[in-house]
Amino acid sequence: MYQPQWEAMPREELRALQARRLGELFQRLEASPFYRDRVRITEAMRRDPLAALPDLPLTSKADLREHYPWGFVAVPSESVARIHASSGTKGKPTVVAYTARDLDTWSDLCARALVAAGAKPGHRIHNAYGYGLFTGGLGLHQGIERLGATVIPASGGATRRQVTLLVDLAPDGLCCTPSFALMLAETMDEMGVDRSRLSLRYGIFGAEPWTDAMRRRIEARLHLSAVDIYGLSEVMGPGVAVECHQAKEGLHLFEDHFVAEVVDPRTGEVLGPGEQGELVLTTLTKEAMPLLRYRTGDLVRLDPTPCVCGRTHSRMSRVLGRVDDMLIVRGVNVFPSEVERILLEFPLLAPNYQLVWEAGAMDRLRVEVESQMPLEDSRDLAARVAARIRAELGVTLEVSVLAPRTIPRPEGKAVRVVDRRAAVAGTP
Ligand code: DLL
Repeated sequence: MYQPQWEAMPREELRALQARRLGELFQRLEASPFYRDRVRITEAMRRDPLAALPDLPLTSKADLREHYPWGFVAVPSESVARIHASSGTKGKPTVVAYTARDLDTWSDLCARALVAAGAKPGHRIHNAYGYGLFTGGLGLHQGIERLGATVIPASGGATRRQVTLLVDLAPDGLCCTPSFALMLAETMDEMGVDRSRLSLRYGIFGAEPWTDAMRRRIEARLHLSAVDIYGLSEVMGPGVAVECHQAKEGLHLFEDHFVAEVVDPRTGEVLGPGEQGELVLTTLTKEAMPLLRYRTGDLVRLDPTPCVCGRTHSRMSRVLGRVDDMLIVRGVNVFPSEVERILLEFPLLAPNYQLVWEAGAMDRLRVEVESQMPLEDSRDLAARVAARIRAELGVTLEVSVLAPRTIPRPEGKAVRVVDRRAAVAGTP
C-alpha cells in the first residue's frame, strides 16, 4: 500500500474521519457561489454530519453546466493552480479547478492506485492516457512521479511509435484505456512484435466501461495483470477508486477523501450495501471545487466487507452501466457491458464492437462486431451470437460479424453506441 495509515484504517476510525471532514466541508461550501444559497448549516448537520447527508440536495451535471465555468469554485481565482475539463461531447465541457493542495492529494491518490496495481518506486511506467484538459494523462503522470517511478509520458495516438517505445524502453507498467490496450496488442501483431520481448507486468486501465471478459483478453494478449481504475473529472479525475491486484474483485473507493452513496436513480432514495444504483460522491477534502452529493450517472454496487489485500475502504463493483446509456429495446433494458460479456464468450470474435441504432418501422438495435480473423461466411456465427443474446438478455438483436479492423478506433474513449437513425432520416 502507498499510504497504509489511510488505506487500511479501521472502519470505525474511517467513519469518524469522514464525519469530521464532512463537517469541515459544510463550512467550506459557504464560499461556493452555487452552494452558498442552497445549503444552510443546521444543528443536525453540526451534530452528526454523516447522518444528515442523505437529506441534503443532490448535485447534477446539469448544475455544473448551468454554472459554467466558475459557479462552483470556492476559492479566490489566484488560488486555482490548474484547470481540467470533462471529455463530454454534449454541449459545453465541464470545467474543474484545483488548488495546489488538491493537486497534491490527487497525486497521492494516483500513487495509491498505481501501487494497488503492482507498481513500485523505481519502476518504469508508460502512460498512454491523453495529456491536456482530459484528467487521465496528467493525473496518472503526477501519481507516477509521486511514487518515485519513471514516467514515460506517451499520451494517446501514434500507436506504432508507442509499440516501439514499449519494446525499447521496457516499462514495467502501462496506463491507458482498455480499448487502447487492445489496439496496442493489434498493432504489435501487425508489426510482428514477439510478446516475449515485452517487459510489462501490470496495466491500469479505465476511463471507459469494460468487462472481466475484456480483462482476460487484454491479459492474454499483453502478458500482464490488468486492474480497473475509476474516476471522473468533476470529482477529481482518475484515482477515485481502483482494484487491488491481489483480489481484482471490486474497486477500493478512497473513502478518506470521498463519501460514496448509492441511490435509486429515479427517486434519489439511498440504497443499502450490495444494492445496485447510481453512485453519488461527496468530496471531503477538495478545496477549489468541493461537490456535495454529486450524481455520477454510473451504476454500481458497494461492498464494505474486508478484502484480502488489507485495505478497508469499501469496494465498488465495476461500472455496470450508465444511467443515461441504458438502451431500451422494445421495452427491454440493455446495457452495452452485458452485450460485451456475451460477445467475448465467442473466441472467434474480437473485442471491437458497436451497438448501432437504425431507423425502421420500429427502432432497431444492431450489434456490429469484428471477427478475430477473416471468415468466408460469418452468417452462422452471427446467428449463434444472436441466439445467445436472446437467451441471456431476453431481447432479439440483429448481429453482423464484420471483417477484422473495420470498426473505427477513436483516440480517446471507445464509442460503443452509435445512432444512425438521424443520418437516415436526414438523407433525401
Ligand atoms: O475518465 C477519468 C479517468 C481517467 C478515469 C483515466 C480512469 C482513468 P471523465 O472523462 O470525466 O474522467 O469521465 C468520467 O468515465 O463517470 C464513467 O462513466 C467513465 N469511467 C471512468 N472510469 C471508468 C471505469 C475520466 N474504470 C466517466 N469503468 C465516469 C467504467 C469509467 N467507466
